[in-house]
Order: sequence, then C-alpha cells, then structure tokens
Amino acid sequence: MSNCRKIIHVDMDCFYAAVEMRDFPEYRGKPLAVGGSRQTRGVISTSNYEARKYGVRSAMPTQQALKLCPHLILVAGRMQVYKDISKQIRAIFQKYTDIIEPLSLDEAYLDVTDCKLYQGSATLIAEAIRDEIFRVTQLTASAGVAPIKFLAKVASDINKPNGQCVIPPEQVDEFLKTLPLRKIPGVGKVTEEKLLGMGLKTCADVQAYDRQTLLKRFGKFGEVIINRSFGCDDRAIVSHRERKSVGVETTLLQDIFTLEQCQSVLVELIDELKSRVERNAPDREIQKQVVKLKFSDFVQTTVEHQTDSINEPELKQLLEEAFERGYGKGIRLVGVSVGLHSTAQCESNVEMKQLGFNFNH
Ligand code: TTP
Ligand code: MG
Repeated sequence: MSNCRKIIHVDMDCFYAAVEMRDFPEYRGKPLAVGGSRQTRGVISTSNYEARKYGVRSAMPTQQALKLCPHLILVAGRMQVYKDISKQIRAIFQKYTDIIEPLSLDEAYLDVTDCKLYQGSATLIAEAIRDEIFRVTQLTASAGVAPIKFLAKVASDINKPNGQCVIPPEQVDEFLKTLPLRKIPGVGKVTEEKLLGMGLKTCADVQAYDRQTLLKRFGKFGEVIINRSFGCDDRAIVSHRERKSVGVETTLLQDIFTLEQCQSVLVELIDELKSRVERNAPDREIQKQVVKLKFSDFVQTTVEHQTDSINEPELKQLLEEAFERGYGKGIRLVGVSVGLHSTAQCESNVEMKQLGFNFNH
C-alpha cells in the first residue's frame, strides 16, 4: 500500500497575475488578467482574485472576460519572467528532495518520504517551502500534503491562496467519502455529467456502485475513477532526468564530398533542431551549439562553441571547421545539437560542470 508515502503538491497562487502585481503595484487591488487582446481573439491565461469575483477565468475568451468585467486590466504577460521564477522555485524544491515532478511552470509534486528535515514532518516541510518561496520571490504558494498523489493535488486547492491542507493517512477514507468525483484529475464536465446521470456524485458513491457497470461505461478510465475513489494512486513521482541537449542528425543515403552539400543538409537540420527545441525544451536556456560529422571511414568529429541561441551563420562556420578535419574524405552523417543550461543552476553555476554530451543516440 502506498499509504506511507509523503507527497506535497505545491501550486503558486494566480501565478502570472501575482507576478504582474508584484512588479507593478498599481495593479494591486484591481481586477487584472494576463492574456491575449480582444482584437486578436485572445484568451485569458489567468486572472487575479479580484477578477475571479467577476467570473473571469483561465482559457476564457478575452472578449467574454471584458463583458463580465469591463474595467478589467489586461496585460500581455512576460513569459521569460515567469520562467525565471519557475527556476527559482525548483531550486528551492531541490533543497528538500530530488524527487520532483513539475506539472507546469508553477506547480509540482514532491515526494518527501525520505526527507530528514523538520523531523520528516511533511506539514512542516511544506510550510518551510512556502516560506522560502515567499522570501525569495515575494509570491505566495499553496500546498497540499497527502499520502496519495492525486489527493495532494486536490488538497493544495482547498486553502488557496497562501494556505495549505494536510490529509493524513488516517483521514483519507473520511476525506474520500465526501470528495466530489469532479475533483479527480481527468474528470471533466462531460464525465461529471455522465456520472451524475448514474447518480454518482462522490467517491463514496462510486465505492458502493457496481464495478462492472462502471468499467463497461467508461472503459479504462472507469478503472482510474474506481481506483481513485478507493484512494488508490500508486503512480510514482516522475522526476525526469533533466535533458542536457537537443539534437538532430541524419545519415545520408550516399556519402557527400563538398562543403556546399554539407551546408544544405545543415540548413535543413537547423530548421528541425529549432522546432525540436521549441517542442521539447521551450523553457530552457541554450548554452552551446554543436556540429557533428561522421566521415566515410566512420571516424567522427564535433565542433562546438558557447552561445545562447541557434545561429545559422555560426553553425556554418563550425561545419566548415569540422569539414576540414576530413581532408577530403566523404561525409556519411551530419548532426547539429544544442547543449542546455541546467535549470537548477539559479544563481550558482555548480551544475554546469556536469554538462556533458552524448552523441551516440
Ligand atoms: P494554474 O495554477 O492553473 O492557475 P493560477 O496559478 O493562475 O491560479 P491558482 O491560484 O488557481 O493556482 O496555472 C498556472 C499558470 O499557468 C497561470 O498563472 C497561467 C497559466 N495558464 C494558462 O496560461 N492557461 C490556462 O488555461 C491555465 C489553467 C493556466
Ligand atoms: Mg497556480
């Protein structure tokens, strides 16, 4: 049973909006939203609590938000600032545990089962983390503490903003009894309505319901609903090993022999590299770019330099240097990649020495 785990879910309060209020005092106390403009058919990313009183919510079209709250202050948002704060927060988490699963810029699961600080009290650890987040960022966070992953997430919402809620193992059953099924992650409006149509509102209702009927009606997701309703969620906290590089390479159908041919392959690869970085590491900072060539005799070489962006003219220079190392040999593979800064580096660069490269993908 997973009941001995100690999971904390930390979630910043109205994150983007809170950052804007921190940096622009004139917004404080007034309804504020971060989002795209009405003219560009934008949507709201988030709103502060004053705006939420008017019903302004994340993902709502800006036009509708302005109807609900005509004096709403709308700002475009500053993604880079939010990403930087996200890094500061993660550096704080890392002082307490290595087992961290970020869900978004402002939210993460932490497994503190083995954390020895505060006599191992997850409640005190959560408080310490929230205090430190506030000290470092002047922003408030809320936390949920529970022996089960999804309940930690449910709990972090309960005393928002700037609060926390603890569901100790002995209170899990009691808590589940009244927990609305809508609170189970993945149960949206549509599923909720189907469940209500079957007379099922809370986890206790599902516990008492015929299992087979639920499985027939909802398939695999039915099993998730049943498991969660009984308080089962053995999913581990997935702390991704941090990606240190993003790359793309191609083995050519036939060896090529001229620099110009290599350059045109490189240009295509650069496009693909850009979209891979955009997809797989949008919030990461580039540390260096690397060109790799493999010659017809399978000897390979790499040339790299420090940079903070993907730069085609510079990559062409690196390619030229690598090409010259072949002394006329054919080229069978061209690759290009970027090395990424560690997100944990924050002010100190202690982790940078670990930035190694593995080209044997
Ligand atoms: P959330 O944690 O869902 O929301 P929040 O932090 O703004 O408010 P809460 O106090 O309820 O936690 O999302 C974190 C940030 O992610 C949010 O500030 C903006 C962004 N976001 C979007 O851009 N679009 C969305 O639809 C949602 C839900 C969030
Ligand atoms: Mg949040």
